[in-house]
Amino acid sequence: QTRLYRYYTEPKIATDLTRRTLALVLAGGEGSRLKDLTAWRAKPAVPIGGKYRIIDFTLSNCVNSGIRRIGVLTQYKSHSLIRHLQRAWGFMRAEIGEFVEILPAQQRTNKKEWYQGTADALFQNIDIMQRHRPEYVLVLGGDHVYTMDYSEMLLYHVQTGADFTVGSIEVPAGEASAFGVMTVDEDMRITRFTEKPAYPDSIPGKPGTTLVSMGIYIFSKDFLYKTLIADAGNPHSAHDFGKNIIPDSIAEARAMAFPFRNKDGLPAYWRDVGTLYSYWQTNMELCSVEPELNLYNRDWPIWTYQPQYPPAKFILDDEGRRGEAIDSLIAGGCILSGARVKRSVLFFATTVENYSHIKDSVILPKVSIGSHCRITRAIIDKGCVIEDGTVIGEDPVEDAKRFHVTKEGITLVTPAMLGQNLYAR
Ligand code: ADQ
Ligand code: ADP
Repeated sequence: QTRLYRYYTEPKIATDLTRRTLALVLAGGEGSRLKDLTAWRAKPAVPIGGKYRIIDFTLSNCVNSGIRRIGVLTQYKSHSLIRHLQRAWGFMRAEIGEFVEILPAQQRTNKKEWYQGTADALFQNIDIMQRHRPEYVLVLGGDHVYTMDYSEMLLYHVQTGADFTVGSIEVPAGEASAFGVMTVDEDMRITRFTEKPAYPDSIPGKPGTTLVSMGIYIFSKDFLYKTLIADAGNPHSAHDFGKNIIPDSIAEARAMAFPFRNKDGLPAYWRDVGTLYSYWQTNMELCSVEPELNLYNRDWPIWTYQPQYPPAKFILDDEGRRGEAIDSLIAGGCILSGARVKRSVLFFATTVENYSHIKDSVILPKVSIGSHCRITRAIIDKGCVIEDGTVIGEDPVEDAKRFHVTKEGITLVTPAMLGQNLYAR
């Protein structure tokens, strides 16, 4: 309550703080749990929600929060990520001190190594950081779907006199071993931090619920530079925020946990799109009738780049079958001809022919689906050509012979699995 009150009564302070902040988005991880969806692209570049890429949520949060000095650290398979950043985020004006700067691993320090871990990625750019003269450095992951006003976390960081602040959220204890798990005192000061423990503790008095790190941090600059330099000289460190920097600093530093809550004071919508199942589920949530994250909220627009296509078209075919879509997101350039789509996300320029049914599925751009196909609980990668009469999602044993089927029964189909080479056509 106090926090919100102060935020709304001190907008000038919030603006000053965001101006003095540099945001660095970690976008170099491999994302191997997304399987073949990240065979050719970095996880932050994976398309989501019908027209966006995952990183657009983090970058939009920065810009909507008033933080317009942003570096994106890239490494793994970064071609389509960099292309997207240039096309979507090139509008920032350097003349007035705004930028989205791409910071690829480029062996520019004397270490001659790629980014070893998330802290090393920052260390290798320490001179660039210092040159921007920020007071605060906001470190973000590039692979989460959420809307968050970072200026609130900045105010909290300053008002609590923290050396660093970790964004935190409550999750079911059963899911917590995928995250950094925290214990805090009554003032939200972090007393313990364990990266991905096998048996995570519950919050005292809240059995079944665990406080975890969102993998986002605010550092006061001097503390950050000092810590990164010390870590770089430590041969026993994996140079990672979650494994080393955060747990090793809490004893001496003032480390605070910022609770990420919605306007009702409950844990806000936040999804780590780390696995195929969570990727599929997040897409389903975005296209649900009353989504928790509302893409239509004009007060918090999610910015992106999408090639220009004509509006989606729904055709009554020669035999009188209607092309229709219900509870779905259908992007521009799609044509549904006598085909039915339910609870699905279709990215741009996909065509579906008559007698085909698509249900509970995520169809990436430029997919052609023939007639008499049935596709259920599937993720179809960009550019796949699905032949007439194909059935996906009804027989997991049969599907697993050709495709990747998750333990939750979601089928991933890529051009390579279909023996197609998108770039040879
Ligand atoms: P993970 O997401 O598992 O846990 P990690 O794989 O280090 O941690 O990825 C964090 C971010 O950094 C991702 O956006 C990734 O793309 C990027 N990244 C990874 N290695 C990189 C490198 N070498 N160079 C540049 N970028 C890199 C983290 C925290 C947990 C926390 C979860 C929340 O460590 O404590 O709970 O995030 O999702
Ligand atoms: P996105 O689907 O993310 O928009 P692209 O279709 O441009 O990205 O693919 C990302 C990168 O991977 C490009 O550099 C592309 O040339 C490369 N790529 C994708 N699939 C293949 C493939 N089957 N063989 C070789 N390169 C590929």
